[in-house]
Amino acid sequence: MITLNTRYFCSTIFLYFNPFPREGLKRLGFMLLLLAFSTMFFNTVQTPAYASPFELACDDGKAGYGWSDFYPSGAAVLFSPPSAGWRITAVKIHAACILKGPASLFYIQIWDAGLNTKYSEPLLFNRVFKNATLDWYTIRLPNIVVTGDFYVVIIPMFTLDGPQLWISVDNNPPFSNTSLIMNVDRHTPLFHMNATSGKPGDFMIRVMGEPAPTLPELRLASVEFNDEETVMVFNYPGEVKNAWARLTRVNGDPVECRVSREGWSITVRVNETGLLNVLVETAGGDVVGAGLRINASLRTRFKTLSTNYTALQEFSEVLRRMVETLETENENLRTQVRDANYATSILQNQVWRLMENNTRLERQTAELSMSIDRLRLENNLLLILLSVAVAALLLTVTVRRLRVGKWAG
Ligand SMILES: [Ca+2]
Repeated sequence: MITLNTRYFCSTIFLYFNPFPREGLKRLGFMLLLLAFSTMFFNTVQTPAYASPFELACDDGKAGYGWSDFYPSGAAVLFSPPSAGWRITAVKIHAACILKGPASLFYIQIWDAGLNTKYSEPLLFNRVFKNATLDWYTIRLPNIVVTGDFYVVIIPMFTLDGPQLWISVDNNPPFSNTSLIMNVDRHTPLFHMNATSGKPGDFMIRVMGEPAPTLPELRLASVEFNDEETVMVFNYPGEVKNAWARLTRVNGDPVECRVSREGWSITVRVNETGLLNVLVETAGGDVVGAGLRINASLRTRFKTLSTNYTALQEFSEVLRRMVETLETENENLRTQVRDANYATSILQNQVWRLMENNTRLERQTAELSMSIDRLRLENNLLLILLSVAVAALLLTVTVRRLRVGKWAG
């Protein structure tokens, strides 16, 4: 912060007191002009300008001094509109501009509370300002509709040999604490001109406008890169009458971009880096904008991602082939299992049949066993009968012999 503050003060001092260190008469002339302006800034008694119901102001209308700086410094004022939706119809700047050198541009931008660009317009100095005349200048804007707090940012694009825009600063208390010097390239505050800062003040920048219904946001839907260009698709969920886009190069030069529309989609093609501002005009004539920084690191990141993606794609291909192999193996195994199941089923049938046979054989064995027992019984009976018969026979024979002996005796 110390560096930034030093830079701010140095640049201010430089711009006021030492603009042309190497040029003789020109320097003297310019110094006199600057002194004249300083006098004007400090001595001119002005009637305070009061805000109309449709004018938002943070200054009290009395200019203390003029501020300017090289790109990428810009004068920013934060506005809190009285309604959520606000239609900006014009911006008023209290300033003096020294018109000299070739025609060149300064920028007027609208940022949202998150420091995102919603609108950016390059303007020719000589179309807006009268030469070396300190006054209020009104710049009409195409009905930009914003939601919530917003910043108006004026980028003076100071050069030593071109037009020089000096924006008035009200440096008398009370302070609104809403003015900042921004790095408009990085979208970061360089210096807060708060009451507690070493150099408090309110930039004399005002907004003309009126309450408006809040409109849908214009949103980035996709970004694609190829070798030639960056292709971005924005979506606006509403009827679009017109759409356009502009890129501000890193050096501050504006470039118109190619835009095509299809339904809610707005496609923008850019082949450079810088700050892109895309705008749509709604059916009701309001303008909604979106900003996007296209930088080299984004492209580098894309290339890294693209390389990673290619590597992943290759890996994915290897995995896919592995899955295919596994699937084939799985199918083979399934076939094998099916065959094995079939074989098992056959074997099981055979086992069932064998078990049935076995049961039948067991039954037959039991029957045979019973037959054997019966036969054994019968056999025993027969043996007994035979024994009895033999005994009877022997008895008969013996009896007969005994009778024969008696007779013979
Ligand atoms: Ca004041």
